[in-house]
Amino acid sequence: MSQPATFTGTYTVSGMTCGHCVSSVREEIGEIDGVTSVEVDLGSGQVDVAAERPLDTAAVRTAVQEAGYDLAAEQGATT
Ligand SMILES: [Cu+2]
Repeated sequence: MSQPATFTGTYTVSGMTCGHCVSSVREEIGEIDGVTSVEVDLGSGQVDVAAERPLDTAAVRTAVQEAGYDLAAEQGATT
């Protein structure tokens, strides 16, 4: 498989307590246009997102809130 340009962002989501929370967050963020990968670490709440276009933090925040959680911190997106 070829590797298109990838943009990544790291976020911290608060309030996740189990694997169900993890899949809800992963699902909602995965629906954002251009997102190709969502890695969630339940222990730390860290969410690593990869996308084929620059990530819109507002869209990520909305997705997390739709899943029922909050964006605790935003380490910023790197290109
Ligand atoms: Cu849960």
